[in-house]
Amino acid sequence: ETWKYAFEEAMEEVQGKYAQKFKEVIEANSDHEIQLFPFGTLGESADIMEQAQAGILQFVDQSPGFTGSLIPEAQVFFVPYLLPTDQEQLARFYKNSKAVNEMFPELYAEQGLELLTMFPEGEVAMTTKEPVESCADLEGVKFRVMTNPLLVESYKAFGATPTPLPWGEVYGSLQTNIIQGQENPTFFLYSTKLYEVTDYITYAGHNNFTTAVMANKDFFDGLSEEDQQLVERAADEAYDYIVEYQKGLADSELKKIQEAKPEITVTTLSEEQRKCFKDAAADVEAKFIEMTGDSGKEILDQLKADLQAAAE
Ligand code: 6CS
Repeated sequence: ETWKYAFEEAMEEVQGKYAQKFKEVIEANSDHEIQLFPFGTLGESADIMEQAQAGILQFVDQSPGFTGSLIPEAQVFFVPYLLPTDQEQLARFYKNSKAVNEMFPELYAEQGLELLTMFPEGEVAMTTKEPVESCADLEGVKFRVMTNPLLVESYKAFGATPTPLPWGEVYGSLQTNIIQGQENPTFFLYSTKLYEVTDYITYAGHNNFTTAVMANKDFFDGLSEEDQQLVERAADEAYDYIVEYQKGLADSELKKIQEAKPEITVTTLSEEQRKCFKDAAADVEAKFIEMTGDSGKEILDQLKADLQAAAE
């Protein structure tokens, strides 16, 4: 049988590397084949999600940045400064978290999805056309965010004018000045050449990019127990692989950006400069609870406990 798996990035980007490892494990241990569909081959992120829910695709990688519009609780990943930037702590967190591995699967199941894994893709940096040294510098800046309401609230609280857009429109909108800023992990700034259309890269430590891999639930439920176990094993092995693959990646890709564009300005904000971003976090957290009620609060509390456990 051939299984179709679509993701939001190119073949040689992080989601693509994960997908290739997943395919390798499945194909080495069964007669099944996996056909991979990188970004652009089947549409935008929202399109591949619809196809996975409809069962046209068996697997999909969609980050909570987009799933947040479907599953409001998934927006929890956009409460600023909730996630640490330490990649080892993050790796332990996603692997062992009760919120990620027990609570979220129930919410995804309600949308016809079997959540297989969530994994980190690195600290996000803001890239802009003008320097950002405090929230005040974001005033009047049309800042592109992924399409979920909490991320809009977050950039509003930072003082910017948030503009939700699908990924395919970001480069062109920066080029034509429809937007003047966006955020993404370092490897992606290099691979998609976003540095060509922005001049400042700013690290405020406010978030880590999270993504999620899932199967169509009816498809998964219909598999033999052996195949279900193989799918879970492939997801686990690909998880360990992608954590290892990303060690040192942000540093090496930042160097490549600086080589390609020596005039780019890279700034890591000081504690003092971060203050207004950190102050905004409490408001965004309150908005999250407003949007999601008890269910969101439960997930947020569990997630905090899981992060604490992963810190030790
Ligand atoms: O900003 C985005 O929309 C994209 N960023 C990453 C790192 N992966 C996929 C997503 O579509």
